[in-house]
Amino acid sequence: APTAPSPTAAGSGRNATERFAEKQRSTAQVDHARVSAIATNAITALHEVIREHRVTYAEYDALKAWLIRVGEDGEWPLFLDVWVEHVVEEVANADRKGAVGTIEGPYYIPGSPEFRSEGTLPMRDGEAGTPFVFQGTVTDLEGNPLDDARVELWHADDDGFYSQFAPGIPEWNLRGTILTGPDGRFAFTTVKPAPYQIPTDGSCGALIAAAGWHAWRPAHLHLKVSAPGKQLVTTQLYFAGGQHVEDDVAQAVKPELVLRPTPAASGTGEEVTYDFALDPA
Ligand code: MBD
Ligand code: FE
Repeated sequence: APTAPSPTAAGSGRNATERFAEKQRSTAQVDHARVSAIATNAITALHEVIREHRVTYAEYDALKAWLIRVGEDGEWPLFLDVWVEHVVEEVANADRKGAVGTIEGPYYIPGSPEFRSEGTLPMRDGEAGTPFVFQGTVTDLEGNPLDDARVELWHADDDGFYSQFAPGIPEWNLRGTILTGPDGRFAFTTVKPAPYQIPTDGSCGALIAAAGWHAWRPAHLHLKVSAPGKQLVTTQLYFAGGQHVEDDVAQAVKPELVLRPTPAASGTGEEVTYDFALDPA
């Protein structure tokens, strides 16, 4: 199996920070009243924490040093997506009727290689991991198949590393897009990902170690599914019985998102069918 050089927290963090800056356009118009209300509440909540725990100057200075280091490591995208994004997603998708969403995380890249109806994700010769077919149908809320739906899939490799964020992995490894035909069907051939560990050598890892938490997300597939006239859903899928499905550090697992793959009809690896119903735009 191929071996890649070990990623560093600062390496992954720098890439994630750069990708985020590229996607983030100029700031939207500022609603001063809303900024004031939210910022005041956030700052006041922090004051209450300081009072409740009688935070010392030593702890205040440790916080200051840590916050500076999060920026130096480029780990703001990682920190926010692990410990904050799940609540933003909960609020954003509260009224969705169709496919259940969850957080995007820091490692999405738009523009992955496209296939019609079925495809094998780009992967290395001898790519490690259990061969895996992930298939299904994209429909509207009434169950009618959607033509020209886009199913974007990206996931970590068998070492838990993402292409374009860890060194030595080909650019589009384990990233691809399927465009459906009139039957709404898609079928990806890939390998199962491994659980993901928050880098232990960076600021987020330092927080986890200092608090005595664990650093793990369960193995997961990331998806963005969309179609003309429909709402795009960003989600993840997990594997029943997998490590940390019950205690994801990013709190992004929901019962509807847990897959139960079966042995593949082909005789090698596993397969699973999962359908996406899209809400109207
Ligand atoms: C991941 O792979 C991820 O999906 C999230 C949400 C945070 C960190 C790493
Ligand atoms: Fe991920």
